[in-house]
Amino acid sequence: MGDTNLTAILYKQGDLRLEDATVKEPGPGQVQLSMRDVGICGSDVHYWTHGAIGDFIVKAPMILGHEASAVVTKLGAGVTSLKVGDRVAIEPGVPCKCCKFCKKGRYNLCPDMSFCATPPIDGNLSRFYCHDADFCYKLPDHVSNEEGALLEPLSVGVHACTRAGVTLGSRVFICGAGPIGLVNLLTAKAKGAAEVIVTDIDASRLEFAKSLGADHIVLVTSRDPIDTANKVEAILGDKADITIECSGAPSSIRTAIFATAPGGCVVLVGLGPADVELPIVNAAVREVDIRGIFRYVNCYPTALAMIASGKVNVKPLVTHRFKLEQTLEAFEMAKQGKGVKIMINCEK
Ligand code: NAD
Ligand code: 572
Ligand code: ZN
Repeated sequence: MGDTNLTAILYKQGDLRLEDATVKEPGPGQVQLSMRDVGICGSDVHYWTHGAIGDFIVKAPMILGHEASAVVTKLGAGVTSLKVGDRVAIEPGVPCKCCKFCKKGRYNLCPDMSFCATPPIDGNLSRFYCHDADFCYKLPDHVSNEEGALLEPLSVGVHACTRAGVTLGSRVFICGAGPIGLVNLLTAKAKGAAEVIVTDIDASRLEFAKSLGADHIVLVTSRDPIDTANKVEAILGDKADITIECSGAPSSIRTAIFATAPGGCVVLVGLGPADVELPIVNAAVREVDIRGIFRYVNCYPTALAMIASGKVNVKPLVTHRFKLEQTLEAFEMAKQGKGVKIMINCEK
């Protein structure tokens, strides 16, 4: 293609193009990166197919990609934490570092967050990309570039399981066996959950969850949330201590509440319709806490330690691999819901 910086640019809904873009120089505190592996996230596919997620609308061409690893090629002024040649995982959201949320360590809630591939901020599905050095994490030699890219979804699992209070002996119910349900499964098991039960409407996704270590799987066949909650309770012998909802389907969120024990916690990870009718009084009178999560905060170091120590094996999540030149094929496959994690390799 004769390119120097082949880049996957979403011009508008349904219009994803590979083009040669300019190679940028790193600003102060930034590094220039030669991209390695970039995973396709459901949000990348959604921006491509729908042109928007909620209020985030693609109004100008935007580079996709936010689950990424890379090699440092240049240091911007003042960077001392990394050197040229370091392999890194990229935490895609860079907050303002000054607001009250940043100052109290909850930088994921920063209103001025710049998050890759969330309009109007460009992502990193390209050959070269610049990012703040303090949001790049050096990978040990034995952690692969694909594992580095998978730190991103794994961090969602780390944050959700932390907010849920998963601990030794927890009995955990995970709704939805997509990539996000699966990273929650892996994290919950690594944190010592005694039993993890997973639901989905897709039998092949449940088989995948089983192969990753789910203790029980339940195929959701009824739209009645109490039916499914009863099945979960029958298998566990009791209601779950913790439920992590990773589908966003309204009926599944209702199931999550009914299936959680008094005094337990439901964490909402999946984001579907903005307004959902819930059995909120049922949750209130049984002191079932309902918590949300917004991406992750301070989770990359933990996710990296989990992988580097061998406590978590994310490698089986990668089911398909493409080169950057094959981006459109990769997105077509992702749109069809085939496989679990589709990885794009950006090396020439
Ligand atoms: P996905 O679409 O691949 O997975 C969702 C799974 O839920 C699918 O396997 C689907 O078959 C299953 N499902 C659908 N209806 C169901 C039902 N009634 N009961 C049980 N399972 C059902 O998506 P993903 O990439 O795994 O992401 C999951 C959700 O997490 C999405 O809504 C995404 O937007 C959200 N997400 C939220 C955050 C956050 O910060 N809160 C971060 C990342 C992803
Ligand atoms: O990896 C981060 C991520 N976050 C997702 C989805 C996929 N991947 N979220 C769901 C959509 N929201 S949002 O608030 N938004 C578009 C900014 O609706 C962010 C979190
Ligand atoms: Zn994502």
